[in-house]
Amino acid sequence: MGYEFILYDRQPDDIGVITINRPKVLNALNWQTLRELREFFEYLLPKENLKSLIITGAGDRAFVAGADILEMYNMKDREFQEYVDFAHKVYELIESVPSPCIAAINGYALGGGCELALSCDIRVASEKAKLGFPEVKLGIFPGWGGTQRVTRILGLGRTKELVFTGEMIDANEAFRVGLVEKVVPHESVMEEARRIAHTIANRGPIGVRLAKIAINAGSEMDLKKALLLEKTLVSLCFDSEDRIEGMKAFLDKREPTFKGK
Ligand code: CO8
Repeated sequence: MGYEFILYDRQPDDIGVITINRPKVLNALNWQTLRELREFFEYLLPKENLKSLIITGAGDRAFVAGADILEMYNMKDREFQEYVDFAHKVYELIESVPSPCIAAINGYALGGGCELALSCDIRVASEKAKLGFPEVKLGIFPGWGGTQRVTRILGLGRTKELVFTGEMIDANEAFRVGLVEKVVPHESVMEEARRIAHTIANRGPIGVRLAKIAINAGSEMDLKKALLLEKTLVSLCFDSEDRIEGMKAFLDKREPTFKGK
């Protein structure tokens, strides 16, 4: 499938970059963009075997300014429900792929755009970025996982303030409350995302992938079950060649060469 609204670039070190490419509408997500994202994450990504993936927005102004409002306005009831359902599946897919995903937030991350960033594992924001959930201004509310993923990060009160007011916050405030992990100068956002991606790419891939499962799945369980999951998954690492290589490299005082086996 050729892509119309996303760009995919495979870079050295098994790092991929996905760019949402609708800059004229601040990279708003329409059906077709969601379909392309699903196609990429479900069918292409598993073949690419990436160690890390960066998601960003085209142009200089926006990561993603939300769902495409014009398209939503013209939807019929049933279509709207399918659209919501489809977006949920895409975001859950992004959240669960083995490669760690980094959102390089290079501007507005609003509504469905902020929800997309929250489906990623790590968020790096430009100091010019603005984040928020303006949906209540449109007579709806964040329905692509926003009310749930944000609550798990910010807690109830702050989530309600953001969601009920629809007000945007700037990158520094987003950092202060834990919505993004880093704030960097605007021109450095991709560089910082790549730096993190490269660092991850040089770590033991099995350890990173299993840690992602342990953290994501464990965060939805009670502590006892989550610890059991952790024990089980970390034992899988012990059987890997990478574990032997990583420990041997430490003892030999050299950098490890991981094979993902
Ligand atoms: N959808 C469609 N077009 C958009 C969107 C969008 N989300 N955001 C911006 N655009 C378009 C504008 O219409 C404009 O197009 P044109 O040049 O043809 O007029 C172009 O992008 C540039 O935007 P502006 O001229 O508005 O630029 P400004 O710098 O003046 O403002 C803003 C930038 C503040 C980002 C402003 O564009 C804005 O408020 N955009 C809408 C943001 C928003 O409301 N996002 C949430 C959308 S709803 C959503 O994401 C719901 C997800 C879950 C839905 C399912 C459950 C209900």
